[in-house]
Amino acid sequence: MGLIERGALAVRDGRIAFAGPEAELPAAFACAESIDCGGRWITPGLVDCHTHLVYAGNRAHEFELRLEGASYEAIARAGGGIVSSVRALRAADEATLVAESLPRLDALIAEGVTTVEIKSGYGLDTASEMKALSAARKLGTLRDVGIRTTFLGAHALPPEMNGDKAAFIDTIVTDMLPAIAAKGLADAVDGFCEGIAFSPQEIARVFDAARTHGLPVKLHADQLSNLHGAALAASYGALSADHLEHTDEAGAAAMAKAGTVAVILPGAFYFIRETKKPPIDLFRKHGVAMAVSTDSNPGTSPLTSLLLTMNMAATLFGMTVEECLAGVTREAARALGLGHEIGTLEAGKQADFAVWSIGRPAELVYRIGFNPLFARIRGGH
Ligand code: DI6
Ligand code: FE
Repeated sequence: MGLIERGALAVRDGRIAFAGPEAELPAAFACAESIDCGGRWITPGLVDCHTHLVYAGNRAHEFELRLEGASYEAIARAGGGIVSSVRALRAADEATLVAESLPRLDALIAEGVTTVEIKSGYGLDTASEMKALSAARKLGTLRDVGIRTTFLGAHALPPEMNGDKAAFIDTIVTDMLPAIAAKGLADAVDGFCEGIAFSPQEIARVFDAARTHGLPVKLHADQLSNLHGAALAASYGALSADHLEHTDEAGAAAMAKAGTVAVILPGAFYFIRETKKPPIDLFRKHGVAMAVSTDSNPGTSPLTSLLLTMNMAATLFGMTVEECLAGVTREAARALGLGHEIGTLEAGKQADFAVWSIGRPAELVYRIGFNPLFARIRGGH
């Protein structure tokens, strides 16, 4: 973990100017304003690199149906699922979306999160997707937090397409993506590659279009079945492939070769009572970097605690404390293409960090439902 005991951190103009043992702090900082953290631990500001935070309403009723025995896929096929969140988002104006999403963002921030990725995908027409992305950007002006937006047009087939997936992909490629790229509303492009969503061939068309707009890609891959989404993402040099419960060894090897980060999402696994675990051992064996994220969304992971997410990654998947902590900092930053800017405490990076009232780093992963945050600093503030 690169732990430094009796450490010091110096900040100038919103950037880390020094990070290391206090004994090595350059004399130039002697006259700077100094804050004694009282022996607490400092980590990089946490990064939640996979969320669907902007949505309207919730799906508590579907949760009740699932408790009565209905499956996530059965609810989706019966017109519930993602499509019910699409109806709600289309009916909400941007201000309502912002107001409903802000408490979720605040819950993340309260646990030391300084950067959040937010996906669209509940609009599924050009105007509604743009409304969602613009609501996400707006959240970043209301709070001191970094927001990265991802266009997830290929999330589900909207009802007005009458089952015509090819025509919907046409719309994404010729209408939605150009409009979103022209307004600079997305930092990346994502898709849902799954039997209940889109095939690898359909996703490839979206990725080809993303490439022409110069946007990096990510993929919801191999969550419910193995359509070789991880390998597909890797073949496009994706920043990340996410979920990955059903990924095989060839997929893991391809990700390692491409430098594609594996984003592990235990919240969805837990909430839909999935039994197939992501192949953590294969990711370790092949040296695939692993991030950990909430997947905060109304259908499969109504989770807004990155601390609890780390506990789930450790308890459910056997990830180590070091893997969990790197997964919400260094590797999460890389999954957003921001590894050069945030995610570690190094001179030159943005001064985003969290100060914790804990005796050892493992406490951040070990506790369930307890928040030891002492202070959160973003850009030096
Ligand atoms: N995979 C998920 O787990 C979420 N989206 C996706 O592509 C589910 C989103 C939802 O059910 O609303
Ligand atoms: Fe997701």
